[in-house]
Amino acid sequence: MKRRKTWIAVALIVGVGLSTAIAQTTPGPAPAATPTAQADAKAKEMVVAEVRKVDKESGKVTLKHGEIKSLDMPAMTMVFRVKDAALWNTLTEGANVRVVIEKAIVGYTVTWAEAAP
Ligand SMILES: [Cu+2]
Repeated sequence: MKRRKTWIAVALIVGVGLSTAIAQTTPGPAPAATPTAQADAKAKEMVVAEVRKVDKESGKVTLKHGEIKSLDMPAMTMVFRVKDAALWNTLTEGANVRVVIEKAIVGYTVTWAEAAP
């Protein structure tokens, strides 16, 4: 009897595993259109900043930024990594910008930048 219960348990586990695998491979509804970087950025906190220094070679920018509530960071001047080389078009020395800053494994990264209105 004990042996039989064990087999039922094994059968149940295999059954659950199979149905999970099937659920994962069954095509669901088509994914929504890939959001543009801009739409993506709008869902995140935009921070006003002034570009103090640009170091394209090391991929870093010094920003004097306003408070970043989502990162619990007060206004200050600090160095950020820049995610994408295209951002250098906006991150020019002296420019007033609005940026999205995200926490990286080490430090913080500017993932979006646009000219401040
Ligand atoms: Cu800061």
